[in-house]
Amino acid sequence: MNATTPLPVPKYGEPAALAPTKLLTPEQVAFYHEHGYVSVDAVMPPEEVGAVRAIYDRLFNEDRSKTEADFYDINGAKKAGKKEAIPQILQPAKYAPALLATQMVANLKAMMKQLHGETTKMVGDHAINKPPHNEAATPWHQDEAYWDPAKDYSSLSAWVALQPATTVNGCMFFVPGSHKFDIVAHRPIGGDPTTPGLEVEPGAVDLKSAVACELPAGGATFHSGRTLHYTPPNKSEDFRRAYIAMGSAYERPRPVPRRYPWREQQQAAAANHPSVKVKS
Ligand SMILES: O=C(O)CCC(=O)C(=O)O
Repeated sequence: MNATTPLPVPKYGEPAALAPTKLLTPEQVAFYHEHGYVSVDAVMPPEEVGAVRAIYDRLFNEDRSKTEADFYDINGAKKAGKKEAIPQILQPAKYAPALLATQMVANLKAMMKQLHGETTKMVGDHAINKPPHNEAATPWHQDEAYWDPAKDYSSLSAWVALQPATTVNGCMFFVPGSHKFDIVAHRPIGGDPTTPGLEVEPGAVDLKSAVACELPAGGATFHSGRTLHYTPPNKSEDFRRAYIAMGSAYERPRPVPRRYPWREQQQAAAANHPSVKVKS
């Protein structure tokens, strides 16, 4: 296989290699269903955090050229020589299969089943590594706004902090109860359709009730595909590393398909400018 041959998509949905060592409490499961998110102090053994972090740093640094096909700046179109404000690698397990053999992933798979039912499978992963003083928030959005508007989803994400996550370096914020909202109006970040990221249309929702979820290293938040969330810029001296696992209990055609103008704008921009990539 040469460097340009696309790597196969990992078998995310296979049963975990290890038995879970941590599960959610009934109170945590109930909190998730009531509020659309939940915070968990530890989803992996403390000694695994360093090992996962070493894999993660390798993907963003030494292996940067290998991950190019799945490397994005959420905050803007990719341009040669331009430093990314919000660097993201889609499907990092493609480049580092060892991630899927971790106790972290075994625990996340079990916890996702607790939250969305026994049919829930891991369906993907991504990594967002905010550089020190990156000046860029990941703006408010619902993950489902990125997906096919012709489908209904029962989906969730687990966002794992690989160092303490704080309001200073960019922890997750959620709007409690927003998982019960429909998809609100979004637009490409800054109204620029060459940007792969989305943001809620300014003024479309009241964000006053938002809560910050600070985490220790190895902790995680879980949120549903509709829960409104955001992370502030990283104002610290270190990278803010997040590994994100996605899970799905089902996706199925909607009786009446919707349209997302923001997706159509990004797809049109990608068709006109081959260097523009649309996040999926
Ligand atoms: O880590 C971030 O900055 C944003 C994460 C996010 O939007 C997500 O996990 O869905």
